[in-house]
Amino acid sequence: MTDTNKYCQGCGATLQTDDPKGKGFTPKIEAVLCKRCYRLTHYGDYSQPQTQLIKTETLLQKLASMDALFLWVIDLFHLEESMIDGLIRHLPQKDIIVVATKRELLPATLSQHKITAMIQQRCKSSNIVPKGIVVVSDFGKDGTTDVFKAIDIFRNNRDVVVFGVANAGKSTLINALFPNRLPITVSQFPGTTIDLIPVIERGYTVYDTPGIEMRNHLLNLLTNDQIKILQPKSAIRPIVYQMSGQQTLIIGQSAMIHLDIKEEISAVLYLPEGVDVHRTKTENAQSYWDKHTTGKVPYVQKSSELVSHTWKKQDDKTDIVLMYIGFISILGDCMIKTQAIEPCEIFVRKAVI
Ligand SMILES: Nc1nc2c(ncn2[C@@H]2O[C@H](COP(=O)(O)OP(=O)(O)OP(=O)(O)O)[C@@H](O)[C@H]2O)c(=O)[nH]1
Ligand SMILES: [Mg+2]
Repeated sequence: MTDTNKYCQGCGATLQTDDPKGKGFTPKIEAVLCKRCYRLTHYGDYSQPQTQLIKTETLLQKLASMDALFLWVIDLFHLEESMIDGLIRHLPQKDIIVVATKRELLPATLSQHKITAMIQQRCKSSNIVPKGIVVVSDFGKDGTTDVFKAIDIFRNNRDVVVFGVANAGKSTLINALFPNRLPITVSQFPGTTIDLIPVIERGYTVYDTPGIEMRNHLLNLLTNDQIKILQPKSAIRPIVYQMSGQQTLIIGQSAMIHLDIKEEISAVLYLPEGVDVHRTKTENAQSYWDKHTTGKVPYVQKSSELVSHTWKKQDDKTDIVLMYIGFISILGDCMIKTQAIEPCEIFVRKAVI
């Protein structure tokens, strides 16, 4: 039985009692949560069947048809991973406010001005001109007043749509904005929200939306324990290495970063606690990789070819970004060569901190 008027208040899927493997399954049609949300919320159990998510194109077309104020949620620790290909093409002429989450993961010394500048710069390179930028921190404990201020200024009698890539923190933000309702289901696994969830409060509707597909599939190949490690809950503690000569940083069983250093550099590692890092001379790196990296975090269970890349370091301070893992800031002159397993994507950018 399907009741098309009833949707799961945790994930937005239409509730049904027929197909235990389908979206929105509940043994009791009068329930407010589907079985998946119930088990996820009460037992942290994510073993319920994974269902087909809304396709990104379909979702963006649906959003494009809505006359609303759009809150684009981006994850500050995963800035590049939060970008959406062709966003401006999909949502032209929409009023967009950027809401940057997870600020507490970055160093407290990083100024608000610098954070805003780095978001503006990233938006500019995607041709997006946001109406405003709001930074929230610590699961919305800080910054929700500013989100409401931005909504009040730019809403113009329209509803509000909260969108962004999977895991950016959309549902957590909405729960922080409206703490007195039954919370929307949140989890460290991408794809928690399945369909639009209307939240009617303060005389207008705020829609939570399913996450837009991530830019690569690394997280889908990791064990649950590793996904937890890669979703830190408190500030990342940077680790600083002074390095010279030919040195290699080996990150779990995912990547080797070979640095051919002119004089001396410092490398600052912004990686979640629990990510295994080994530093060695480049001449010893391959043998360490072959003998000692099995099971080092992050690793994928399937064996995978190493993809090599040589990078031109353009600025004095450069970040080597390991997508969905973290980044390493390099200060000083060196050549950078990376080798990474296929789902671990690496690129180099001007340093953000
Ligand atoms: N450290 C930190 N983690 C956060 C914050 N906000 C959300 N998270 C974590 O980010 C992960 C994803 O949060 P969700 O709110 O489910 O993200 P979402 O964007 O709704 O994800 P989907 O529904 O899958 O698209 C969870 O592990 C949250 O605990 C924050 O402010 N700080
Ligand atoms: Mg969600």
